[in-house]
Amino acid sequence: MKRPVGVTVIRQILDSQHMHRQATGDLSGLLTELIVAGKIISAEVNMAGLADVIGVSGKTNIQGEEVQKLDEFANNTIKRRMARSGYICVMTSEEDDDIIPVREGYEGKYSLAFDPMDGSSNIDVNVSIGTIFSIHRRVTQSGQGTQDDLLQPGASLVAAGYIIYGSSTMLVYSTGDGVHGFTLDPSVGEFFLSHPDIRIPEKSKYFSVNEGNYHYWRPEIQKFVNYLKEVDADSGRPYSSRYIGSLVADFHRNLITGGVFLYPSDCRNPAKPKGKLRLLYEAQPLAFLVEQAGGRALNDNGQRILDIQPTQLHERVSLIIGSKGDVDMVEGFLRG
Ligand code: AHM
Ligand code: MG
Repeated sequence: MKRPVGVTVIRQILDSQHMHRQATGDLSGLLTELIVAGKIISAEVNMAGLADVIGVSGKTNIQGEEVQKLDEFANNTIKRRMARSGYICVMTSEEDDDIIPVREGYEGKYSLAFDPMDGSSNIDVNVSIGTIFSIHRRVTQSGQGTQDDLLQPGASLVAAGYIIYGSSTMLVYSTGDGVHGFTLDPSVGEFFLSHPDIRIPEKSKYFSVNEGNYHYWRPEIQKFVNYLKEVDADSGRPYSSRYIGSLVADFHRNLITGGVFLYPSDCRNPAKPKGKLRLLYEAQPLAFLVEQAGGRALNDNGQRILDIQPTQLHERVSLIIGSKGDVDMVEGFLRG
């Protein structure tokens, strides 16, 4: 159903719930809880620069509570809200080494992986940051969830999305029927549909990569980036370079304007040959979104991200993601 701009996110979630006859409302409830967490984090992000100004930096804030780092705050907010939501059975977060159990008696039928504050090295310099999440149906039968509920390929995701804290706060998510973007109106505390049914442009003129790592990439990736910088008006080259260093922000820009983002594997550190980004709560959810929007996502062996079977919670993966035409081109270089 094509919905008009201005519809609230809750309306949209309930409408899609009603379109699925067998839906129990649990996924709607889960997304609603995550959205509340996102609004709380958004309010805190907006205050971040004021901590010093209002004289409460250090140990306590104006309510006498301990001031937390923003990434800790985001992590704790999501964990606390979700642990007794009743919708999930287990969680994993970039900030926690082990799986995060839910409160006993509140075990639900989904599992949740999240990066509470992606791009957190940018917090102090006022660059856009974000929360990324992905949701699977549990595979264990009942009770507390286990790692098995989290270590599932992206192809079986039920929903995924992110909240970007930028010049405005936006929620972008998919439950498998396209990608929809909502902008927070802070005056009423509500997300309104601003970007219905987002489609990533098929071909772009932008690439996003940390070129400082050029000498550590595999040769196929070096050749691809060299190719994009050559002058050839007929094929729209050279491409322009756009790199923020905040995955959510780089991805969001490319989703709207078209573009290809690369975080290739890096031969510098043999212990981390797969690149920097994490499979479960960075690559998988964004790959799910990009495919829903008509784009593609691969690792730098040419494997579809959504087909990778994770074996560890904090597994890393190389990532090539964006406009279909551009990712097709990278694939051509990977195949020689
Ligand atoms: P983080 O989750 O600790 O913030 O790290 C992930 C971030 C991504 O947001 C971004 O794409 C990448 O690290 C940037 O890495 P680099 O500084 O190596 O370019
Ligand atoms: Mg991250």
